[in-house]
Amino acid sequence: MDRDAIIAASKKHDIVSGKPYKYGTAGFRMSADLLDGVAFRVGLLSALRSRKLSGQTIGVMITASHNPAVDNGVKIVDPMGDMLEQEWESYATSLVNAPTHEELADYYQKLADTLKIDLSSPGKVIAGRDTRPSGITLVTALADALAATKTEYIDFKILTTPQLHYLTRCINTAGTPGAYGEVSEVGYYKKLVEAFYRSLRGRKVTGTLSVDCANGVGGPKLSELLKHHDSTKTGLDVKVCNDDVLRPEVLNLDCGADFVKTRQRAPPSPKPAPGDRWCSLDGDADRLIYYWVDPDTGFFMLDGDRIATLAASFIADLFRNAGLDGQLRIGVIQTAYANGASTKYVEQHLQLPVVCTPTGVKHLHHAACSYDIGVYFEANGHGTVLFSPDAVQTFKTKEPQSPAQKDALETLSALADLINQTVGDAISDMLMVEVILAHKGWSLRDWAMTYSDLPNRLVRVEVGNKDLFQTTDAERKLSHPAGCQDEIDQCVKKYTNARSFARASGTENACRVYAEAATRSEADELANKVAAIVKKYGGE
Ligand code: 16G
Ligand code: MG
Repeated sequence: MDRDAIIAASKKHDIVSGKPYKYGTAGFRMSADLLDGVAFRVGLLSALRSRKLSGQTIGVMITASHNPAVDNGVKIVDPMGDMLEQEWESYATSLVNAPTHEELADYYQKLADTLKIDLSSPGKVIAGRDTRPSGITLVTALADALAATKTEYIDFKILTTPQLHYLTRCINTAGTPGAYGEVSEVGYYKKLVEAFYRSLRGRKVTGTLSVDCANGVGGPKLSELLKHHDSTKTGLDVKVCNDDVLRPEVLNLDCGADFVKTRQRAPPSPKPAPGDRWCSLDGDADRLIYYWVDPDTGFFMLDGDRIATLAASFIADLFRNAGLDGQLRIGVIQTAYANGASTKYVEQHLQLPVVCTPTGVKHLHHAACSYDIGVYFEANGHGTVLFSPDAVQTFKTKEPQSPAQKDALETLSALADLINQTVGDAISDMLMVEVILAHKGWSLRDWAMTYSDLPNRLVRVEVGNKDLFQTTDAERKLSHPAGCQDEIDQCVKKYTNARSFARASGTENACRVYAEAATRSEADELANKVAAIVKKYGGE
């Protein structure tokens, strides 16, 4: 290894000392001012990771998703487009926290030695970034690390997070039987649009869809996709809104999926006309929330739980129609934040199994892989549907016994191409929702009628030390601090159909409390009481 080259390059990209850096659920994410050295060091780690995996390409995405414009983040993508393997998260944390340039170079060498990585073998890394201006300098830091370690590097410039995941998988599967697609942004648009046509099977989407793009990267990318789409074929008429990426300060400001989900209301601008169909993406286009504003009853939101139930019910029907019932296994993966009514609907009405995992896409994705079809969504709109290679093969090779079976098999096959298999993708998920609604002939209101959500409340609680709060049972219970869960249980018992849990946030210095109950006032009251318990146990 060229130790001197690494040290010299590192000196141009200092870390801000005294900050505890941790590779969390969303990689490293914080104020962009603190990230130059972090991006450099992530470059070193991705170079190691690529060489460890026989030179397969690693992806690096620079984004802070729904955070304010002044923040940024750096995240590593593994060769198949999934999240960085968990064990490597702690290597990333240690590498980024090395106190001096020399210790950094030493730790890099030590990792190579213990992991038996041949530093003279070829390595390759690709990068993408969202529209934040700070992304440009962070990419330079990353590129400097890759140059210092003689790692091949391609900068794909501005991308949505799911596009970077797509490209990573495409590069690593190119020329193999599992080739995922053309290695280009245009290849992504062509693949999605072609699969959208095939999935609709001649049906037409009705009603304009206005898409709030959070003034983030999803805006220009959605407009780009639409250039490849012929609306006369599909009926899909998209109005791209909140797509101002020239004024960085408006990113995620009073708009986007996170705003809609947490405020439980439509963005104030542009004002949705009563009855219009709307959806919102987040700042890096990996979250999706649908809604409309009813002239009588007001705002109604269809979140990740609703998208999961819609997809699961449609796919389960296609399974029956294709004669695949009992042959392949479908499962739905949720987190503790899923509304209890959605879980009940999947288990009792759709008769499908539900698995609960801790918060964070990687946990859901992992659990979904154990099904032939794994439908996973967080309530906040992150999610996708995974099809196993076996399932995809079956759709293609099963001999249909009737025209209806043939139709169902071809629809399933098209859906497997339409739905991003690497990570939740708001644009791909949106096309999936449009396909399903067109097949079912449903409006958003029909979709909303499938079940009624339990009223719920999410509260953020500032505590002295959030690390005191440790969970078990997929975050549904606290194991520590001792006594806290008992008090929560005693409190929940007093309400009808109620559930509540508390956990330390993985992205902020606070705890979160979720409560649901039979009525709005009970849910609010329960959330406040549990928040008070958490505060009491939370340290000075
Ligand atoms: C991150 C996660 C998201 C999760 C959220 C929870 C990914 C790509 N993102 O944004 O899935 O819902 O963290 O935040 O995994 P919290 O721990 O602060 O509640
Ligand atoms: Mg996001």
